[in-house]
Amino acid sequence: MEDCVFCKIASGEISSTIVYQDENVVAFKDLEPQAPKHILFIPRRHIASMADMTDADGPLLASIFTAASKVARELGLEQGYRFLTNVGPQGGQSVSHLHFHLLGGRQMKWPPG
Ligand code: IU
Repeated sequence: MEDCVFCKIASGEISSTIVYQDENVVAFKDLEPQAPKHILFIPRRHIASMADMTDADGPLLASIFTAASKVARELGLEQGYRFLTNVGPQGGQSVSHLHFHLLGGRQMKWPPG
């Protein structure tokens, strides 16, 4: 998508610190980390949010979760971590390209804000 920042990160047009990538998934460091470890996982293909996923996106979702599990292991997050996606304005989504936050390295709280 032309004006999507995360599409540009996925294509390399905008630079980022990439920690994982394969043909369908890219993971990079969040610019404003909310925890000692904060990585974003995105599909290369533009999907606006989880609300726009279809049955056909099942394998993609599996790839994202598998990648996150691998990166979490590599980051030494054996004590645990949080993995989430915000959906829509009320869900706190500010970038309209599906992304999952991997947060770790500190004690997470519940409920989130
Ligand atoms: P949200 O779930 O849509 O609120 O998360 C968007 C995240 O994208 C947020 O944590 C930003 O710090 C992050 N981010 C980024 O890492 N690089 C960017 O160029 C932009 C946002 I725009």
